[in-house]
Amino acid sequence: MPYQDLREFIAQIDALKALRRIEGADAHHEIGAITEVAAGMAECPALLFDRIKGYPAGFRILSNAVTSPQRAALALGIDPTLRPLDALKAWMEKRQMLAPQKPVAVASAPFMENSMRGGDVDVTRLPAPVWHKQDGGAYIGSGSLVIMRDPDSGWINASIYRVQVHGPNRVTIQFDHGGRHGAIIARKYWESGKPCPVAVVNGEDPALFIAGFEYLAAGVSEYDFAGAIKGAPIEVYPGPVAGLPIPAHAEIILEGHLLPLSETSLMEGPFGEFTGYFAADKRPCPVMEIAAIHHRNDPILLGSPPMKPPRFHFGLPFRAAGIWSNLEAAGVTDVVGVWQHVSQLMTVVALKQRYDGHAKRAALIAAANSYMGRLVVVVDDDVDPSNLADVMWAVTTRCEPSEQTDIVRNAWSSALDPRIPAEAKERGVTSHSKLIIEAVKPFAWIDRFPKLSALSHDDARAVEAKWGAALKAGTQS
Ligand SMILES: Cc1cc2nc3c(=O)[nH]c(=O)nc-3n(C[C@H](O)[C@H](O)[C@H](O)COP(=O)(O)O)c2cc1C
Ligand SMILES: [Mn+2]
Repeated sequence: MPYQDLREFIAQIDALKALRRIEGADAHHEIGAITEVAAGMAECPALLFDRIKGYPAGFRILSNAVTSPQRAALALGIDPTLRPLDALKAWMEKRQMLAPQKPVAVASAPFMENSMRGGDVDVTRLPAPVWHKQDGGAYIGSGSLVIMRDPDSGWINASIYRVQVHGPNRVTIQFDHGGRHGAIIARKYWESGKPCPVAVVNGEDPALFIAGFEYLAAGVSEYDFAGAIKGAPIEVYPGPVAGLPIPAHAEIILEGHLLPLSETSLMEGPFGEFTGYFAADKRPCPVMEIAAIHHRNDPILLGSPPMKPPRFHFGLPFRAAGIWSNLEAAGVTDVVGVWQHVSQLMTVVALKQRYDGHAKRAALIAAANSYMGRLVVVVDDDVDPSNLADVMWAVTTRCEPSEQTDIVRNAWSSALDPRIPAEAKERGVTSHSKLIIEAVKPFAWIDRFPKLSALSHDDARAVEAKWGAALKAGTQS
């Protein structure tokens, strides 16, 4: 920070030696496969693909942009050398204090360097990956923003919804459910008999990417939130087709209209999901008719395909920061950490127990806010919630299952849940049950619980500080 655009962010991650440049890969499966293998590596490097097979040199795709804790912190303007849990805490605190920054209009935009209009529009001239082998098609939007204006209030919504390519001037935009802000806004236009003006913004900077993923209230613009993250307003330029404000430094813009779903639809998907499955089938989706495409010279697409856990779009579990805030807002004291494992599907709360029932109180709030997560674990403050081995040690040594587990039924999941049977989904079921594990010392005899044999975290860090160099390979003569 501050980075102005995706290019400056790429330069920053390159300086951290976290970027790999890859030439000659095929957008058909191969870029996705390389992205998945890299995401499974310990350092999880960011990848910049160039000379993509069949496309001009310079048309690039960036993947795994913010998939490490270090790069996720960097994108948020948080010290990238912090330990992941400390970085998440810093983000949770920063997020609570963010001052929204309204975007500012500028007189020119690099994305106007190249334009295709009317009959010249051909989105297939840009490389759009088929990320997973069984995907139903190529996706130009996997980490792209969809921009719409609320017809009543003028509020600009800018969130991430996937965008599949169907032809030179046709893409679909997929809303997971009717409560998505984009779905609500589109319906307002359609109900008054009009197509909905829309822009797809590709190659946005990572603050916009993160803002597009956040749950913000209706009426709140993701642009204001991204400006708050950066501490400087997002510069916008009006798209010539519909006048929607577009981040001026974004890379590739599609402008057009989303046609009423009752009149026009195309079968969308399937698309490999973040759970690691194809749980939702092909389904009819609204179609965007593209009136113009603009792009910077040598444009960069920001791609973020869902992958099998633990690989995830973000190297820090941002939704856990939201739960942490919710716990504090609800008056639950002494929370020392919240983390999510398995790509958000498991939530862990660490706290210093002050009274009997404290752990369950936290667990129920965390469970209520764990989207699609079947497993909620509460641990004591001497357990690192971001360390799965530490958490499982607590589960296996502090939890008596007959006394310290509960199941909450009919709780928040979605149609993407691979374990909801197809017949139930057909009946409209999108809920599941959640297992709560209190992996904490029972409060009634907490002082008599066996003492720990391991070093405390503080003692271990002191040893690392004093003896760490001697313990590293290659330091002995
Ligand atoms: C990489 C990525 C892809 C996503 N794809 C979709 C999608 O295709 N459809 C969808 O409804 N939500 C998708 N989401 C989730 C939404 O972006 C997210 O829930 C957002 O808060 C919704 O914003 P809204 O409240 O303005 O509708 C995706 C998120 C990420 C990070
Ligand atoms: Mn929104």
